[in-house]
Amino acid sequence: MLTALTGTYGDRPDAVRVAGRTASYEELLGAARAVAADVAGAPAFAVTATPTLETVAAAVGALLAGVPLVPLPPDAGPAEREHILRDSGAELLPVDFARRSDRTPARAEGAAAGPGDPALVLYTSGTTGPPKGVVLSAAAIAADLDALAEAWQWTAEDTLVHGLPLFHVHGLVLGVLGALRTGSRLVHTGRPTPEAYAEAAGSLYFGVPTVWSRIARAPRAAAGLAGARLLVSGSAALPAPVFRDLERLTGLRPVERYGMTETLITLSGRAGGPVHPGTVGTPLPGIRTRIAAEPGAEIGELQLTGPTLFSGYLGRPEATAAAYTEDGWFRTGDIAAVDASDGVHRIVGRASIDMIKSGGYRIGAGEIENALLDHPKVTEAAVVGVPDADLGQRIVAFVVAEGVTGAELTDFVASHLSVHKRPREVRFVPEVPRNAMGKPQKKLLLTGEDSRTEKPSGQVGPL
Ligand code: MLC
Ligand code: AMP
Repeated sequence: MLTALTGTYGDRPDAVRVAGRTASYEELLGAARAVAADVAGAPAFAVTATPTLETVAAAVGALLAGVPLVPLPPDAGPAEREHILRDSGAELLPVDFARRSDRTPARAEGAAAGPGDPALVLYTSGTTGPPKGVVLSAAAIAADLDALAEAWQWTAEDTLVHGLPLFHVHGLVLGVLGALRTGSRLVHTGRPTPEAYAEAAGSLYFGVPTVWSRIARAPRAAAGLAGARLLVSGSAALPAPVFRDLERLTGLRPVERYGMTETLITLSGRAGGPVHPGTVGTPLPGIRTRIAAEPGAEIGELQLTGPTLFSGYLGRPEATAAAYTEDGWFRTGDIAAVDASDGVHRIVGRASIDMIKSGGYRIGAGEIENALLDHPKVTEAAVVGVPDADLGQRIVAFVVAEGVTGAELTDFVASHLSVHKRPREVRFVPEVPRNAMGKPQKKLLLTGEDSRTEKPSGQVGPL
């Protein structure tokens, strides 16, 4: 990455554009060195991960100093911020892009990161409890980005465009570190609107399905993407009608790839290769997959091994161990099938109803339920994801409560956790149906509603 920053393209004035501000690699390196000097020797540091040059400088500074970065969602409320800062032990660092240093600090050089050392700690939801810190090493990130560069023929000739949040794998690892490692120009649009994507005139575009479906509904903007080389979708299933609309409007067949915070991107279609709607391609170099299916069944849990996997959940050895099978394969919790003829994978659904994907964000039902139960008027809460044409799934909260409105509860979650974790709908019920063990029977709450998510090729999920 440093070679790309300071080598051939060091003085490209618009190497990195974020929400309208541009910087050359040399300017970025100067700001990153100043960050590295500030954090050298710390166990970790956090930044409020707004879509800005400051966040990009923080990510590069973390790598220079060998100190892991904890990117905080900028819309996180006090409960979520406190949890992340307390759990990670990271101190919040203000970053000023105008502050530059012309050399990597000696202390940071002395402590230079080994490739296996942690580079990022990304907080992500499980089915229950607060988010866990996923520790990612520089080596895992490098292995993933090199595999993706090969799969997508991604080079310094590209201009990558996206407008994704900079506190998750998609926007930060692929969308920032990927651009820097390949040396491609980066345009972060600030917000991922169809118009901003069209204006950026890139060669390579990243989006979550919600972004692609909004572009497919904006034909004029979509036509502006026709000059691109490759459109890539990920973080949730791309509906087949959106795939077809994009192909009709841009002349390009979008490539879908699959990944998780814990594994980085592991499966993808290839640039120039066959692309079928509803499929996520084949394993990237170095990745092995298997389907843990019942005898005679073709679908089952997708399990993985490879060099891109995380180092563990921060401070949670038991949760880390539970994420693996006895023979050392990572359990994704996703249900998949593999085409025996060409090895192409399809993601069919999620094993757990409590893991929701809304707008490409992974949201654990338990975390939202706990937040709702913190409200003094709420006595019971059960949260589910229901199919949504725009968001893939939308969060619906079933609550037992008196003397409070749905809007008040939505605001309560938005302000305590993150805005993007707020329920889009609150339904008041007299009770939450439970089984003999007291476990909520969420499927009963959805009776009368099609609780299945339409998947690209007609399968259903979550199972
Ligand atoms: C509404 N708003 C409220 C509110 N109700 N604010 C506070 N309280 C309330 N009650 C306001 C917000 O402030 C914001 O205002 C506006 O509503 C929009 O909110 P939103 O929820 O952010 O918008 P939405 O349209 O739903 O977002 C769609 C989206 C977003 C696609 C832009 O979902 C998104 O960025 N998704 C990307 C997720 C992602 O990157 N996932 C990758 C995970 S990694 P204002 O003023 O700000 O407009 C991964 C691995 C892999 O999965 O494989 O990639
Ligand atoms: P996260 O940890 O936020 O990265 O979310 C990971 C989850 O996103 C995976 O376990 C899948 O459920 C989902 N996901 C990512 N990419 C895809 C895809 N292309 N198709 C379907 N689901 C996906």
